[in-house]
Amino acid sequence: MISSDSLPQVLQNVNSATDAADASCHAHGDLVSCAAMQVQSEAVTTPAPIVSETIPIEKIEMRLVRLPLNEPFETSFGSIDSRLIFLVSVSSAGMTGWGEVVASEEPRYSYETVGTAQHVIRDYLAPAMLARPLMDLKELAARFATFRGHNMAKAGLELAYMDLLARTRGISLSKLIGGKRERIPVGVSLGIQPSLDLLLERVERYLLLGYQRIKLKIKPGWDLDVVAEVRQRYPDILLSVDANCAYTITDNDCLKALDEFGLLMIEQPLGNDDLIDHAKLQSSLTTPICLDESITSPERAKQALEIGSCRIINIKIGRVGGYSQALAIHDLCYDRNVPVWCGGMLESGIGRAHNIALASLPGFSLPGDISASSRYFARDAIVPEVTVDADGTVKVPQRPGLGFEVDLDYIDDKTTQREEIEG
Ligand code: OSB
Ligand code: MG
Repeated sequence: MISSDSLPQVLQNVNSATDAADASCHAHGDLVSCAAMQVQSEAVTTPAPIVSETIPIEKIEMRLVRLPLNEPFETSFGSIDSRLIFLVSVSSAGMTGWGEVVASEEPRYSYETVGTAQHVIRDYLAPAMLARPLMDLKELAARFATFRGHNMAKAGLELAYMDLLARTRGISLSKLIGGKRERIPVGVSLGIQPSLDLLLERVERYLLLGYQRIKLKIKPGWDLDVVAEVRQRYPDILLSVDANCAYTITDNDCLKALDEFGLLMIEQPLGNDDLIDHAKLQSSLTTPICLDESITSPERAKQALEIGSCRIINIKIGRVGGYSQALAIHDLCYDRNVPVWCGGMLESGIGRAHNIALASLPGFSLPGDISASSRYFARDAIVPEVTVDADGTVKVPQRPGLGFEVDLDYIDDKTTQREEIEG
């Protein structure tokens, strides 16, 4: 069994890491203006960069690209063997910014689908974005806020806008949002496998590659025995589980039994929009609950923390509606010393590059679901592909924008649908 003090140690590290982070910047509680301040203060020592205040977006492009997965990915809501990648790009003055809409083909993880996101972008969000030049992220978020829901659609455009903004200013996305880390710790999320032996082989593989945390997908019937076996073989690793809403509060005994395994966290055991049963469950567990699906906005995050639904939050830019909301959730968790980490949606390298930038913020103290390109695809949509170093970290690129080249030849080759929207 894992030693009982290893979890608090991890969380202590979390707290000291966050304490040590840049307090002056953080005091503003707004990482967007914080990043802007950083740009301004640099202008004192270097010649003032010529930065136009507003960006007129001239064109928005949506495209679908099907990428086969190296191996099927199974969760409590089903199995997929390829990913229909939804890319969006926005152009202004000869520059292009790239984003990714992380919605799935079917409404299982959330109600959004590739189809709903195409509709909402085409008919509502793109016209709002193209209507007149944009001052900043806040203004874009305010325009989008007049439409309810559809966070992944909104996020795709916010990502593309922020990449464009960073490229226009000649700085990295990480720098634009006030990122501090040069390297980010990463883990891997392992789907439900056809057999325990196959799972153990994968755990071994990713530990040898250096991944700092193993997350096991669980569901009723693929839970206690599986976790017991992995924990017995690897008593000291950071181990977590993710149920993707597969349990109800009546499964309390089974979930309580997980306490025995010294898990770093139990991710989203109960309903996708539940906070109350999670709070009841959390009060009976020693293992921290981490919420994923339930946290769809900064307001929901605040409510969850106030009523004790979780002790850790997984931030996915798509699920929460873009950088504007992800930064706000980061901020409020940072203020309360609540650890956050960056979740993944089996993105292409374009979405992953944004995740890397986000995870460079000081509050992202736990390893993210940001694995190497080769963990997902034979060939990724960016060059170079994302790699994980032997110490289980990914380097945060410092080049302008995403910091990776978009592999347009490959993307063009794999594009199944393309649509342009002009202002
Ligand atoms: O719940 O975190 C999840 C993938 C698709 C949808 C939901 C989830 C996941 C993962 C994979 O766990 C994370 C990754 O991109 O590696
Ligand atoms: Mg999850």
